[in-house]
Amino acid sequence: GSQDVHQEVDAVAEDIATMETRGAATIARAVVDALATQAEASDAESPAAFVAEMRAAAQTLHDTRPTAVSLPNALRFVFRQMDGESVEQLRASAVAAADRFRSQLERAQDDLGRIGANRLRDGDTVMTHCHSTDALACVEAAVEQGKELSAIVKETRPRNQGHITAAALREMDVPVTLVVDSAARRYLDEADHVLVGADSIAADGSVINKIGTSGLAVLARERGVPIMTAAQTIKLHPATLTGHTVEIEMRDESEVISEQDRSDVGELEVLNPAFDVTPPRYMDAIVTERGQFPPESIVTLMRDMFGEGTDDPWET
Ligand code: RUB
Repeated sequence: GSQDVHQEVDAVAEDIATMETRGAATIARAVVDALATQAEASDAESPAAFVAEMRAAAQTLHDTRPTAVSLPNALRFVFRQMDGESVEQLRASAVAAADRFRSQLERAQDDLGRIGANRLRDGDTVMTHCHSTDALACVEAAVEQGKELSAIVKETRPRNQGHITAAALREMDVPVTLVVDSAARRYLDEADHVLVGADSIAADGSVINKIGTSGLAVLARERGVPIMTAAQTIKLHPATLTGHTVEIEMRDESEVISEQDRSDVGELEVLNPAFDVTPPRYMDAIVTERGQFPPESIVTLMRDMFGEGTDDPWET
């Protein structure tokens, strides 16, 4: 019944907020799955009640984390295709939209991987930051083409997503060297590429990704190492076309310092931004499923995709 569905949506939202479910593409898939569950299990008695429930679910999912635009883009995808005169029609169209979303996400990642792989040559070493399934898709496609790659993986404090990347690369038989974040410059000379993902891409070509990406990009430029972002078009942030900025999530200080250590140190402020902004001039390429773009020209793709603007269907 409705109560169980409600709890399931809440559980998905909680997993996103606590980062049990994380990464921009994975979050997008999870919210679409939750909307489909909501649609399937709803016992709403009128179309209006059904839509109201879907909106409430979307609002709960939306309010989990603010930076990855793939989340609201995924919600919009489902709402745009939800249509019908009856609860049954609405339900069927929402479930079908969720199915389409899942297959498009998968196809986009495969297509993007093949494009990104073209930038990687046999014998290359890539340096990674955080854990991005879009970035890993490029490595996987290159490996499938028979190229031998190795990786220098930054651990990515405070949450150590580098460990997830290391495990995924080992799964592909790619040799991995794990380094602390502050060792990036020391080992950049051994890297042929820096390869990162994105939570959002702004209209000016700025890349919003895990905190530390912008510093890494500046270092890569200083060492002359090319840096690319792998980001499917669901990461394009429509509101930046009209001058809005991307909100950077601030997370709890407990991720940075234990309560004990904090009280030992004495009075201090702890700041824990989860993401930062890499200006377009420090990024060599944005690789999407629609091709590779210099960051400055991503705006043409965005106008093409969001020319008619976007709405926030969950806002009532
Ligand atoms: C994850 C992160 C990833 C992007 C892209 O941050 O910054 O680089 O989300 O990932 P967090 P993907 O761990 O805080 O969610 O390519 O899988 O969408």
